[in-house]
Amino acid sequence: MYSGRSVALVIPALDEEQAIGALLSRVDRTLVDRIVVADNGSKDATAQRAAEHGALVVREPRRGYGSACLRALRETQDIDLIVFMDADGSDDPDQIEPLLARLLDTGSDLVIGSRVLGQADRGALTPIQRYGNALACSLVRWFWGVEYTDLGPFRAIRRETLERLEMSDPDFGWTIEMQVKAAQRRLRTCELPVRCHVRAAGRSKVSGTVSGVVRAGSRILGYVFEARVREWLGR
Ligand SMILES: Nc1nc2c(ncn2[C@@H]2O[C@H](COP(=O)(O)OP(=O)(O)OP(=O)(O)O)[C@@H](O)[C@H]2O)c(=O)[nH]1
Ligand SMILES: [Mg+2]
Repeated sequence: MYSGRSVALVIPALDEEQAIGALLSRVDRTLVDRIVVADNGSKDATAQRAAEHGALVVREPRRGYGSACLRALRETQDIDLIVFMDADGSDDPDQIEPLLARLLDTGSDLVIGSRVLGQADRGALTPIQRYGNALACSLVRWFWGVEYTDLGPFRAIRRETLERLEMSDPDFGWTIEMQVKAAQRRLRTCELPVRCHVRAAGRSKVSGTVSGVVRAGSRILGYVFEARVREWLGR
């Protein structure tokens, strides 16, 4: 509970058995009422580790980051405030409370944890990741006039807002979709500087692999241009 509101933590996870236990043990359970870990096809003991640490584990057969988030959200229908966080230990559970405080204190609909404004450990953000984020954020500013500095996964949102956004991207377009839709609908958004660590253990699926970078990059930029074209076409 935070300020009389229920809180859920949503964590998409793929093959993160080495990181997820330590991460979950650092989550303040007086603050977070429900932890939902969405596992889509881990070949290791991610699900077991998460369950041992008190998470509700759901499985989603459709691959992809967004599919996992969508599946997890089905378990949060009764929750007021939702925080998204990665499973690899790169986000800091101590900052869940500051994210929620920023959301409520500013009366915002959505708060993005910005790794660019905050402190990223050496090597935690690759140059291509920084460049890609900056490019996507510039396009959003140019097309919709809203200032974001990052597309970081660590963020907090209100239930009503999430419902209005009708999220659908099944993959790495998930974070940009949320930000673009918030910008298009003129919602109140803000950022909070967050720390970002090098993943605690395990293998990278996105920024550390060529295929991950190409897939995420094309998905993100593709989403921005498609959203703009749809606006021009009036659909
Ligand atoms: N459920 C699910 N989770 C995924 C999928 N791909 C990645 N993830 C999770 O999404 C988060 C981000 O993936 P990472 O591999 O850490 O990507 P990254 O942060 O760009 O790369 P690192 O530098 O290795 O941290 C992690 O918690 C992954 O376990 C997927 O297809 N399904
Ligand atoms: Mg990571």
